Amino acid sequence: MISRIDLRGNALPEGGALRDLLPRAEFDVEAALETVRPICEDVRHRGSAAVIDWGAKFDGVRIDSIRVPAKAVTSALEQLDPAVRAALEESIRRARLVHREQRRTTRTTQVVPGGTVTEKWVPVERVGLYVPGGRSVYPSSVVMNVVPAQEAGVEGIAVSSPPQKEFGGLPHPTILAACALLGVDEVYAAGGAQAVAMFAYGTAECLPVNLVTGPGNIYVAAAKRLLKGRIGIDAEAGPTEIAILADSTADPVHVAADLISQAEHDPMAAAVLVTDSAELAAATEAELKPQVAATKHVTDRIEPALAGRQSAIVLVNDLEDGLKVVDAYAAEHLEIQTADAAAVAGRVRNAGAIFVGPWSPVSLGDYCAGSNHVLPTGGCACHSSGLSVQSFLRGIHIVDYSRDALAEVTHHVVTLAEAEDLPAHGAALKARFGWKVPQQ
Ligand code: HSO
Ligand code: ZN
Repeated sequence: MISRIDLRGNALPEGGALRDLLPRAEFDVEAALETVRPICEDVRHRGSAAVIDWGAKFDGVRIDSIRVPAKAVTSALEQLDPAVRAALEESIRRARLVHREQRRTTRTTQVVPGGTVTEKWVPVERVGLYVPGGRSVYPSSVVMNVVPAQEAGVEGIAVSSPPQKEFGGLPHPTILAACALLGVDEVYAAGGAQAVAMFAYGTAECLPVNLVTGPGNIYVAAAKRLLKGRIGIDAEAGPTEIAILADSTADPVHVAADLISQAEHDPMAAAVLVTDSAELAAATEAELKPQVAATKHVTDRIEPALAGRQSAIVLVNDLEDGLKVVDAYAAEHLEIQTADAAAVAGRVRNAGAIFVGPWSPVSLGDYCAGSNHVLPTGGCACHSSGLSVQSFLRGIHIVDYSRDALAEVTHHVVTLAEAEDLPAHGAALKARFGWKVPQQ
């Protein structure tokens, strides 16, 4: 059901060569660009009417208006199962605790007497948060997008999620209820590339936004790539991934359950176990069979995800090699199930989020740890982080020098400007001092 990659014996190759030995899902965003280009162009020219037409085609339901009435948002909350409401409230409370700490404070550095640089953090004015529909209806993702935006101080927050046929063309009611719980009342029934284009270009109903965040399918990722620049984006989210670095102390029942938990998302989801213990590898394989058989999305998602070339059990010589492997892989989610897991976790460089020890499974982080679950996939964790308050802020430098402070440094600026053959740069300073370089 899951393949093996045996890296024992020889020394591991370095860097890129090691990464090439490791499994990864194909996620060819480039190929989807041609599909989304006409959709985005159509939305640009025809606005909401185009969003409605593409929704009718892809989501199978024709709606009258893309804006969800405020009444529908509040009544979704009124009808929400109280247990789901309580769980969402706890998820929101914990996420707020963590994200509030991420707020940035304005800092002023006195570079020289009379010369300061202040960095002020300004929230993006208006953001569009995309929440998928279809196979994945995740109210938890509403929480993970909205909370950091709110804690950053963003004033304009719009949420979009595909219209659902069975709910009369509204987004899924639990998504609407999550919006209501978070105090977001600007919600659109739009999905896929047309939703990203609606946010980027604006329509009669929806003002354009500055930044679009949130996960989605390959068409959402392609539209983000196409429209990046006009809008800011968080990341092009690919299929979800779990890597587990485990030794002989790990419990194969937990390891198998956690691999299956993320395989449940998507037939393209990746589940990778990296271990120096052949016994754990065998016990996990044995454990996968009954656990998979006992769960729900077996043939449509879990079996293809585990059997796919993106998933594997990777055998390594020792934990040192295991660390090299997980760093090369740069998983979206990395669990450390080893003796002294905290110390091992402290040595990991590349991961979207790290889950330490037997009592911190990825599913906890998906819902209620307080951490964010919108994380870099596809190896992007080697250069990017997950969604945070920082994603919604811009740091602006404010430069404030006095006459004396400028005079003191002018000769250096003039020298560097001449070294770059840009004499007018130096002249801009000299003009302030009678076209001369002030004396030191
Ligand atoms: N594991 C997914 C997030 C999610 N899980 C939502 C359950 N619902 C990507 O981090
Ligand atoms: Zn998940």
